[in-house]
Amino acid sequence: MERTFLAIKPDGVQRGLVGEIIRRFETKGFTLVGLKLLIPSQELAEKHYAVHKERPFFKDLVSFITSGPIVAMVWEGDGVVASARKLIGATNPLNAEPGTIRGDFGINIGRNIIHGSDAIETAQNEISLWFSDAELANWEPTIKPWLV
Ligand code: 3AN
Repeated sequence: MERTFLAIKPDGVQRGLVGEIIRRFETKGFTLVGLKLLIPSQELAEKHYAVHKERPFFKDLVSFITSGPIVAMVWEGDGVVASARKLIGATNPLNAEPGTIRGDFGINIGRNIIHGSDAIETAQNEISLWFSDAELANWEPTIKPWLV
């Protein structure tokens, strides 16, 4: 079953959006299989954002994501990687459609509330970076026949 890694960034936590964001993925019909709140270490943040190492905003990105607690999550479901990106909205919240998380709650590209893996392979790498196997629950909601 397809899985994706999502992280509510420090701005989303500080602004009290954790419940609202989790609700959106739950009511869409995806299954939560991993969840923890943590302040990421510098090393973890640098690994997570390694692809952006050469970008001018890399230092800010790492210092922001390590600045306070984040909510790291793994969600499961058919097509969850691409669908979660749609629910999240465009990288720049000013361009994100209303109805998306960034479109509804953000205005600043450096404070865009939530991270979501951009492809299935990235998701697999990010999940194993942020979670151990023991931290992930393998389960299926019994309501599933009503969803699919
Ligand atoms: P997304 O999070 O939508 O996948 P990426 O992967 O292009 O976007 O960028 C990763 C993160 O880097 C974004 N979530 C955003 O916080 C930050 N970022 C991207 N572009 C910029 C920029 N031009 N200035 C500042 N921060 C940026």
